[in-house]
Amino acid sequence: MIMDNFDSPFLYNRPELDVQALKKSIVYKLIFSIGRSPREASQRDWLNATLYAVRDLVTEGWISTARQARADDARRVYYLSMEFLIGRTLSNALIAEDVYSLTKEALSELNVDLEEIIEKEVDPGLGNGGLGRLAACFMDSIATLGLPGMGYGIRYEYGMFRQKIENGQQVERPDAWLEKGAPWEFLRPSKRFYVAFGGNIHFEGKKCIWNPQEEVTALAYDQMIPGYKNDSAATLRLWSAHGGESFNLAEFNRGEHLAAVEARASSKNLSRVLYPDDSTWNGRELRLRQEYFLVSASLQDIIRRHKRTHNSLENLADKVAIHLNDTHPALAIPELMRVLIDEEGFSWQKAWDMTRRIFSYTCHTLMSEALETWPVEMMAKILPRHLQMIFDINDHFLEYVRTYITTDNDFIRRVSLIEEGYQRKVRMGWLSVVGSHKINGVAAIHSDLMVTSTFADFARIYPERFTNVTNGITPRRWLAVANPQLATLFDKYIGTEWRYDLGQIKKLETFVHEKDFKKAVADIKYTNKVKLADYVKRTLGIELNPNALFDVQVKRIHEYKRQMLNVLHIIARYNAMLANPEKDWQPRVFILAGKAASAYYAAKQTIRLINDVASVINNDERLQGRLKVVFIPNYSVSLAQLIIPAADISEQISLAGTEASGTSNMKFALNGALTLGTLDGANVEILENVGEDHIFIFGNTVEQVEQLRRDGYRPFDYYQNDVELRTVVDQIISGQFSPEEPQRYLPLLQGLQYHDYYQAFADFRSYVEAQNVVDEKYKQPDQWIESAIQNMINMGFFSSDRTILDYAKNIWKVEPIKLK
Ligand code: 26V
Repeated sequence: MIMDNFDSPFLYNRPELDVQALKKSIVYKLIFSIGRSPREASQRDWLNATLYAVRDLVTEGWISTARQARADDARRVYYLSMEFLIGRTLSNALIAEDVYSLTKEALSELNVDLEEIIEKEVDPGLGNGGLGRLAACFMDSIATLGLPGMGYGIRYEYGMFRQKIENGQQVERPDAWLEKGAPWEFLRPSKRFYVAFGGNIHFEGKKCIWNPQEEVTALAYDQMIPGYKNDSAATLRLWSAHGGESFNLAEFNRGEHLAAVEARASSKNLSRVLYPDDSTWNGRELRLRQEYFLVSASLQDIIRRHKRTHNSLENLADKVAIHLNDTHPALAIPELMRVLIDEEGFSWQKAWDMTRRIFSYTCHTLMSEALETWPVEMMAKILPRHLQMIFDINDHFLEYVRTYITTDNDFIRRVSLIEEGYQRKVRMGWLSVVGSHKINGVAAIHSDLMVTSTFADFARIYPERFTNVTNGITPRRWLAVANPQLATLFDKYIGTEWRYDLGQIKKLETFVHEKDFKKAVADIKYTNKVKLADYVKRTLGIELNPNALFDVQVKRIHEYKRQMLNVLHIIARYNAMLANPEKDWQPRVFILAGKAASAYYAAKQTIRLINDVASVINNDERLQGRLKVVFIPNYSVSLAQLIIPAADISEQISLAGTEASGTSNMKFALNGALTLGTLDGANVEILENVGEDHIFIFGNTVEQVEQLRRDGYRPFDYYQNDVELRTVVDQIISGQFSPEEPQRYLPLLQGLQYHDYYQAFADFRSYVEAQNVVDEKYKQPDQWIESAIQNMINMGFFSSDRTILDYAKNIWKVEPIKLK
């Protein structure tokens, strides 16, 4: 409190920055924070020194943002997520602080190349894919809009595994991202909380008492998320598990010191590693512990902050909104109930009313196998009090259903938070719906499907709770940082406002037919393609022709995303080219990237097949370099920033009704790639925004997919009736791409022939035809570039600023901090 009076006079006031001041600051950091002289400094030392210097620029705004939010006693939102894929920080911060060219100049006077050191920064892989990257875009928008919000996550010691390709196959390597130091983060030694696990519960009258068995320490590390040119920054607080003060209470009490120390080692494991599987649900105990670790530490922190200004929790629901990024942090619901009732003495009903006002939940999937459920037995062992609380919530909820909705037993069984059966399970999705006041899907079609499929029963019980908030991406990272030349071109034509108000980009419409503008856009695309081609040459030794059409599919490898459909077409095209080599074929480069969960056989085989096909095609001289296939290893945020600006075609080819939204589709379009996609996820809204002349839509609709399923889909019929498809399938099965092991792809391909759950065969013909239309259009460069521009300028809707404003207004009810 007293410190507040001292804050401003003592703060490092951002000086009038010039090249000399910045240079001095970087050298100062190099010497005094890193302990190196300029003469012996490595590239990494310079990177870290620059990061420290730039971090200072962000810090003051960060502190004053926090102070202002406190002074305003603003209602705040807390975004709980097991994943944040924030990407590299340096270039983003330089752009946010508007010191990119200044820094470049300062460093060049020190004989250091800014672009080179930018590439040296580690890219923390604290997420699996779309869900984690979305959380990072949201933090960027929260910071830029100056909203009183904070993110909470886990500081995994090992992030998403590094993918290597050996003999065409994925090999996983640990991602020890912290080993090189994390100069951007602040350790908060005073912010430590104890998270309890296990033990047992008993009742004293009506009061439930939990005697936990072990305790783990949660230590806070803060990442500043700079707002775009607004002297403000948001906080992402990541928890690290610490064995320091952790011991097994029961054993300690029995004097078994050694065993207690052993427990300390295993509790350290809590934040050791990110679960790298976003495809199948396996109820691993460590994952359950991680989820509770995030929830417990974050709620303690939130409550501590609230009490600092309010002394009581009476008005908690007026001042706090908590958002659940998927069900992963859903234990926050019973945890808040536990704190309110057991620790704060609230009545059950009052606690429940508050809880439901506080929480909101986003569902990010339609895949039933990705829905979290925990065995009751496991939860009883790890979180006995929470299990009891969930039973109570369930009783209360089912009572409501019976009284006001229906007494139909089948319905009751379906909506129960507990799945009955051989092994009883807690349904985390159901818990999240029952404990939240708003539940949203992430694209219009997804939100519609949610209420007719996954949550149909709940939409009947609580129709007013379900809503849609279409995803978005931050134009800062995905245009300004990833495609600086294009960003500068836009600045020149329409000013810089698009950077925080992407709707402005529509102003470029005036120039759609202007020759110079079109040429500039086309030249930038070409430059980006050259840059990517250089990377591919350098890292994979494959030569790419930047005049070829770059056709790109980058995302996690999943059957529903249908990388196999892409491969089937590539082979069909290869065959067609060999059959008719004289034809004026449009040169093409197919680029794929993405990680497969390590136990996901079909996904791993798909990667191997892509690489096998690539080595046959890339070495076939009859093609005269007109067809190339590359699989770029270790897809990550930083690689996305290199690959996406170089794309001509964005492959978004999931089976209709399976991809909740997709967000790379938006990044590609913003960078002037044309979408080749199905009517799935946000593709549908991209179509609405860019217009049908500027997008290639193919494949069955959700209705047709469902019809086909009802009628009994027979992939073998498609195989038999389509010669081109049959030839391709037979080639793979017969080992044409794996002569040293002809049977290699038999199981994968038989899976398609006889099951093909994601109906790749059904969409094959329509996909091939759409690909031919793509070729025709690309042969008319003028038309193509106009369509590319139409894609860019119609992406205003897909800014995460719009998404976050929607959440802020309609779900969280928070307003921007009035920054002074
Ligand atoms: C699921 C699981 C289940 C097993 C344990 C680890 C784990 C980690 C993550 C997930 C989440 C899968 C859901 C997901 O990532 N959904 C994606 O969310 C994007 C942002 O809304 C959306 O664009 C993608 O379409 C959707 O697939």
